[in-house]
Amino acid sequence: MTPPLDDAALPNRLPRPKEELEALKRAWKPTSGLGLLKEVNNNIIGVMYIGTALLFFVISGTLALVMRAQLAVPENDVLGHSLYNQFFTVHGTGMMFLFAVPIVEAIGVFLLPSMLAARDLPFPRLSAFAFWAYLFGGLAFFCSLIFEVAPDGGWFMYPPLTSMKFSPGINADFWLLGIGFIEISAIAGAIEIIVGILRTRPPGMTLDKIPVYCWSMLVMAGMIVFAFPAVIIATALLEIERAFDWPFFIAERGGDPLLWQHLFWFFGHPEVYIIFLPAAGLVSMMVPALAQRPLIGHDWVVVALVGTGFFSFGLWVHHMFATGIPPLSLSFFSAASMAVSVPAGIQVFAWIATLGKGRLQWTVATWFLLGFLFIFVAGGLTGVMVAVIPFDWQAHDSYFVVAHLHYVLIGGMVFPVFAGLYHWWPTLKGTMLSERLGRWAFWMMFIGFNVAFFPMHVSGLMGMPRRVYTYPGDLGWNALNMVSTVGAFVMAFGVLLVLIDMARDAFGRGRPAPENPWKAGTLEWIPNDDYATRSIPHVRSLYPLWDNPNLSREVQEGAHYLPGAPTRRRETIVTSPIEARPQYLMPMPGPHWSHFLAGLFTAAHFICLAVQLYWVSLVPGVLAIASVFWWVWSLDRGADHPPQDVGGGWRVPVYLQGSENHSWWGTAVLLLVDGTAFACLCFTYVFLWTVSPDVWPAGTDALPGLGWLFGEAALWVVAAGAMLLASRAVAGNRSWAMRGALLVGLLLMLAAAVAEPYNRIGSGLVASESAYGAIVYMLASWQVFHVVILVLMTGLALARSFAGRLHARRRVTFDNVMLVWLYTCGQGVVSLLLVHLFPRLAV
Ligand code: HEM
Ligand SMILES: [Cu+2]
Repeated sequence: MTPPLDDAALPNRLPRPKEELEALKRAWKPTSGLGLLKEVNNNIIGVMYIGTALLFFVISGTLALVMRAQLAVPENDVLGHSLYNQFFTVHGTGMMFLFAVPIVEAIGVFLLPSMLAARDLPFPRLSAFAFWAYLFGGLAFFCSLIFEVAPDGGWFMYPPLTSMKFSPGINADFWLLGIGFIEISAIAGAIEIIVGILRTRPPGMTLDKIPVYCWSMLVMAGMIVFAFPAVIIATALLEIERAFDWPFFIAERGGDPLLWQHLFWFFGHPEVYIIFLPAAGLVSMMVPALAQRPLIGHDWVVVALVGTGFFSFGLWVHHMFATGIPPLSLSFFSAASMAVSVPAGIQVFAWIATLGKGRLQWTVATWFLLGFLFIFVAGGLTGVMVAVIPFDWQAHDSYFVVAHLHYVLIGGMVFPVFAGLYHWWPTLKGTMLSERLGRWAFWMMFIGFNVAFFPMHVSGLMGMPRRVYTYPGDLGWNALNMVSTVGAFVMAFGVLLVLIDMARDAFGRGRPAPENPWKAGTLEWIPNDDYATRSIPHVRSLYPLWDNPNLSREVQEGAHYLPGAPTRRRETIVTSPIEARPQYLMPMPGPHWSHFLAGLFTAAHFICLAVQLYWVSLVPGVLAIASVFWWVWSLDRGADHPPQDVGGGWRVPVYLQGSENHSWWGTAVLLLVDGTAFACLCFTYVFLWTVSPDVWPAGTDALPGLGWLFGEAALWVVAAGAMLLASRAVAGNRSWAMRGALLVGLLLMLAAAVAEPYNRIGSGLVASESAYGAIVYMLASWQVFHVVILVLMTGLALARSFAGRLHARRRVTFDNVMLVWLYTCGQGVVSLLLVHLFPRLAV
């Protein structure tokens, strides 16, 4: 007989009414069969997302095995030269963009809600959309290999090799396509993760009680916001150059291939940490559970995560040591590159200290963690070596780099992810993977990995260059390469064992797991269902389950917050970002076809673009937009229920407007992404000027008169004013005044957006003639693009207004449009100042 729970101190009184649980179950009942395509619940989307990422890992890995087979003996002809190039490009791109980044986000989608004890993250349909776009786009990308039109320029696609002149086929376009998708889904995921961690934490989980994994995901998502726009702009510029011959990277007309390298590595270096930080976060959760004691140096680890995120942006130049950068800045970047090993070191010490002090449980996850520590430290050491400039010049583009990068990536993320797979598997459906098979898998992967990649350090130092499809037999590399190939296959066999183990479990052969099998202290180990936990726990410490042994039972009996579904639909509590006090009850969107169709049509649109069916691409493009309209139409329901009691004396509304609403936060994060992209365009402008000022206008004669500048700027400012008037009209429920102000504002913005390219065409500037023309028209097009988006968004707001869905007490949609609108006006003015004043001041 278990003692009754202490009633008085709990947020809700026990026992709970019987029908409460029924209502909760009914609201969260998953769809079945084909309905799976409509599903949005993170438990389901997360699993499909992780599964797809693993599939892409296996495909990319298989390509690697074929490459290793080709390299096993000298003068081999398994793969020809051109196919080898396609293989390594698809392998590298697939691993980095279609496996590594998506899987860490997928794990977040799956794991974060249960660690935060939220019913789901705030934008479930957005995650589901991101998943479908990723699945279709990824499949199309790999299929390009079957038709031998796969990209072959390496995963970093340096122009001019990838420019139209040297890559005339559609191969390079397929790379841009694959990347286009991951950009969309990575940013969607980042918005979801940031707003989720800041706003859907359980009551009481103040900033100092956030699990380390959530910190790592927050930093990672923040890095995506500031790093991905650079690669978006880079790919957009390259695609535009290829399609319309605007010379951004073509040196003869004032462009510069180095521009690509700056933009690409501004993203590419943080990319490595985008992959590594979430993995480190997983490790920081597993280590305390396995050692049965709190993480030593918790605060330092959090500081290290934030610090890494911050510093990694200063480091992109170390990928360009061999491109002739001035020596002084070289030394700076070299030192900074070494400095990032400090936070990594802090974390490694914290893990080792915790493992050493605790009573270690020897699970499969423990083995993978030890393997990770060993490999990752080795990879870190070679990393410090390549950060030394003279050494980098020596090792540059040799197999030493291939060895280093696989030590860091496989050690730093694949091993932790596999550890996590075994560790968190029981939270999936209460079964465990086989400890015995898992241990075999670990040893094969660990030994296979080292046998495969250690010799590459040696062959690299012996002069074997990377990205060669074969080599002559008399250079002394033969044995090393044969050993590497054997190791790669052993490692692959280990991965296969894990897949077999997972398949066994899927076919019902997994062992049932005890509740909380590793006796961990964090919330994801409270038994879960489709609705997440029965009630949302009040959190008082970093390891709530250790500090209150009754917590799991209290939560399961419904004694904590939101034990049922008071409005009979899917919902979760939104809390304040710092103190995590309940603010309102957010209704969550349920299963729907719209986001699935949006994903499908977005994919079709991009595929049409890649195979140069520009006109055809309009059809899926329009359908994708229509699907998004369908999707957002049912959102923003207003306060359709009275405030609800969620427990603990909290009676919260079901709707909040203004800057507290979660979707306002989502829009704000999206605008950060947008602003970073715009900053990259401004950087492009200034950078191209520094490399070839000669293509810039020499005097003011070639520029449009100042009247254009002031006239257009005035249009943007007045358009912003029209929006503010519209906002006042909404507050006063003066619908016609609002509609009028919006229409006038739109017309002003259209005029401003069109006036800029119009006056440039009038003054004889041609985009394809010089880098100057290209970037000026690019900035103008960027504004036009924003106005087109605003036409769609304003159209939605107007439609809602006519349907009676937009008024003073239901204006979240309007406020989101307003944010984008005001941002666009501001961006328009800055853009004008840059392109009209800079040439006047710089000469
Ligand atoms: C199954 C284990 C793996 C094997 C056997 C393997 C093997 C290879 C080989 C043979 C190359 C080509 C080297 C060259 O010709 O220069 C390569 C390149 C590369 N691999 Fe892997 N790899 C594996 C896993 C991974 C993983 C997990 C990642 C990332 C998460 C990754 C990322 C890369 C990258 C970025 C390149 C460079 C491609 C380029 O130069 O464009 N690999 N790998
Ligand atoms: Cu780097």
